[in-house]
Amino acid sequence: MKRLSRKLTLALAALFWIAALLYFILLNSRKILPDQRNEQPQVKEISDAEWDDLLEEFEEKSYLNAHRWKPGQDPYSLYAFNQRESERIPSNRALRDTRHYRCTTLHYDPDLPSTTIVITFHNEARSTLLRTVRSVLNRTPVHLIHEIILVDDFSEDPNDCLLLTKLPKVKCLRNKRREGLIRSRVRGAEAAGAGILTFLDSHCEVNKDWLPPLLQRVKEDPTCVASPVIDIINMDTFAYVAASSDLQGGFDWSLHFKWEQLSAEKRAMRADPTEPIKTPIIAGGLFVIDRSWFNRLGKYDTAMDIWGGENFEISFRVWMCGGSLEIIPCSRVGHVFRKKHPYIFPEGNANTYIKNTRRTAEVWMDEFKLFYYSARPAARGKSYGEQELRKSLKCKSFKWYLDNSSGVIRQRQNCLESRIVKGQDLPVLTLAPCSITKDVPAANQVQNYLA
Ligand SMILES: [Mn+2]
Repeated sequence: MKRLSRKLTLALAALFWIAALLYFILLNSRKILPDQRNEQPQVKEISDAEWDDLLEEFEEKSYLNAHRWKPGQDPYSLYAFNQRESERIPSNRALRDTRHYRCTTLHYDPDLPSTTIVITFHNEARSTLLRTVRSVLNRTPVHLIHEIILVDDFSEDPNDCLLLTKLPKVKCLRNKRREGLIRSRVRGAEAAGAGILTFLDSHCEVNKDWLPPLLQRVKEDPTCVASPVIDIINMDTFAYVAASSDLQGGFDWSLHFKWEQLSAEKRAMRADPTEPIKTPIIAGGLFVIDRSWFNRLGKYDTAMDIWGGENFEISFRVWMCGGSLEIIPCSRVGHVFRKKHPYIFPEGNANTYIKNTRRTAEVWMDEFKLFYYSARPAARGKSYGEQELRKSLKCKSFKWYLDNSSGVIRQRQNCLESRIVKGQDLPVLTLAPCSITKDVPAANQVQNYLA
């Protein structure tokens, strides 16, 4: 018996040692794990059920109630759109799928890269800001959203932004003073963790499958900047209305953006309505861009203030420095279009717009800046920026841009005439009625750039 129990004790001791050894081996291998995790992006994603729970947990009512419209108030006074109506509409309302039916048959790569969505705002209505974020969370495949970065440009209530970080993937950055759209976007872009940036306005609603077609295009060609078709959210009723997908961006010489019908020629060439549309300029609020390409281009012109003009600057920059701009018809995002700005420009609306557009004209438009000054004489005498960046990027001329970005520039019904005057280096430019006879342009008019 004694022998047996001794054998048993020995066996148990041996077993104990083996167990202890195994325990230490396991412990050590666990210690390595966190490092490995750092090297590789986490693959595990939130399940649909967990995702729904996270969305449900957000206390939407108390978020909205804090700044609700009160009976007797003018519902337009704070935001220049109907605040009462916006609050009446649920944050997760159903939208009509406004795409061409052929879009639903398209397939996108299963391994599309994820994106950081940057949304900047200043005193945005909570209802529209929340609907922007929720529409993104509801209508985007989870794995394609790396994060949503809200950049609060010094709004009165920091909680407008901070409370939204309870929603999954949402982060909030707050400026210490008013910086304007451009510097806020750059701040968001610099904090982004994904290789692709998606800029959105703060009063939008994304529609079904809005993101994959944009990511697909930028993945295929990282120098391509992709925009959705921008549907209209009515500022009075908040009805979601489909916009025409036969439009491209355009502008006049005073650098005012406008939508232009595609030319008959361009429309005839479009056999497939799902094909991207090259555009000389983007509206500026919503687009997807490869982050390295954005950085290589020098991001935005951060000397620009508040709002306006930045869409010209980035559009000229992209085209002239080797990229292109496209509208992707199978991506639809609604936007509340307003008649005026709800916020104050510290230096005045017109002054800021002139300062920003003059910087654009001086840096990018070469001799064509004379057209700009002729259309906007008040811009003379304003300060503007350096041209260093453009030189270092070795970008093409503005003439090349006009010839190759498939755009037209219209100045109402007038053409710009250039006359060579003896003793002057630059031609003298004047606006005059177009003297076109049967497609034969008058020799002294800059005919190519008119409708
Ligand atoms: Mn907007």
